[in-house]
Amino acid sequence: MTLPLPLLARGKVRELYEVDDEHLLLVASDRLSAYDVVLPTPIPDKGAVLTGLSLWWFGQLRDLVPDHLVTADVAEYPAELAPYADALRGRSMLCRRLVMQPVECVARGYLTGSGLKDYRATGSVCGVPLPDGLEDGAQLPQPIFTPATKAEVGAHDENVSFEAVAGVVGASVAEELRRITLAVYERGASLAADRGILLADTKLEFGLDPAGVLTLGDEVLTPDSSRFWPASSYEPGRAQPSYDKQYVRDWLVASGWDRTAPGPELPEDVVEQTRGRYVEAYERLTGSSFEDYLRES
Ligand code: PZK
Repeated sequence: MTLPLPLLARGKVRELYEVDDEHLLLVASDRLSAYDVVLPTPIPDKGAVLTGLSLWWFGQLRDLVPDHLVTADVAEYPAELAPYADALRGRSMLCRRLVMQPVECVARGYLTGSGLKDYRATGSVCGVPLPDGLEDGAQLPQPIFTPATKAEVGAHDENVSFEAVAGVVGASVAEELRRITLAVYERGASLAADRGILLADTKLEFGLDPAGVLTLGDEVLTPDSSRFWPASSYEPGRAQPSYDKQYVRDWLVASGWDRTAPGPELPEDVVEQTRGRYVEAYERLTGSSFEDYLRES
């Protein structure tokens, strides 16, 4: 999708366009990345599922933190975007432009990924000491704030201490980021757990609005910004199956792919099963029909 707007940023699977001085357009594609490689085969409706989930979560979180959403109704977008309404419907959000804080705000309730790696090396994650003997997938005694700084393109974000964040944004903003991130995680994890989904961790991005108010940006509590695990198969001591990507990962491993770009095309059944998992995550979490979301957007 290419719009007649300046492209501000391009992530692996989404784009951010400049609309005017105050507004941006966040567009989620159907691309999927696995083992850090964007696959050539799209997952139909993935961008709409992630956008629909973000929109729903913004509503669930509104009493905790203001967010950057202006509207996802393409009829309310600036007139210059009218020719692209069909391409943008359901998978884009018009947002307020913020001054982003240069820190990835991560909360973890379970230990895996880079948190597990750091724990095994140091016994701590981002300076937070943890009990001995935790295994992959272990639930933490309480959720922890594990911020990271954005790495150069291609590299992974670097976990940093709370003190390092305070050094960059100041102690009071750092404390606010930690407090809000943990509150969002706890709301998300509690709601997801009620619906049979474990929220292992999540990454949030915040910015300051023109009045200096700390505001939640980006996408929130989606399978691309979070680890969702099916509660039914949770078993600490091994890598947990991913709610959304497990079919893809299993197929990629069995294919013998060496994890270098470009990845292989996915077979139709893997695409369909994976689409089904995204739709199921949307419907389980929101309690609403994804078909309805598409029809109403
Ligand atoms: C902003 N990103 C990350 C997201 C990408 C990159 N409301 C905002 N105001 C100013 N900047 C941002 C946002 C938001 N959201 C977010 N980078 C800048 C990002 C999506 C696609 F390529």
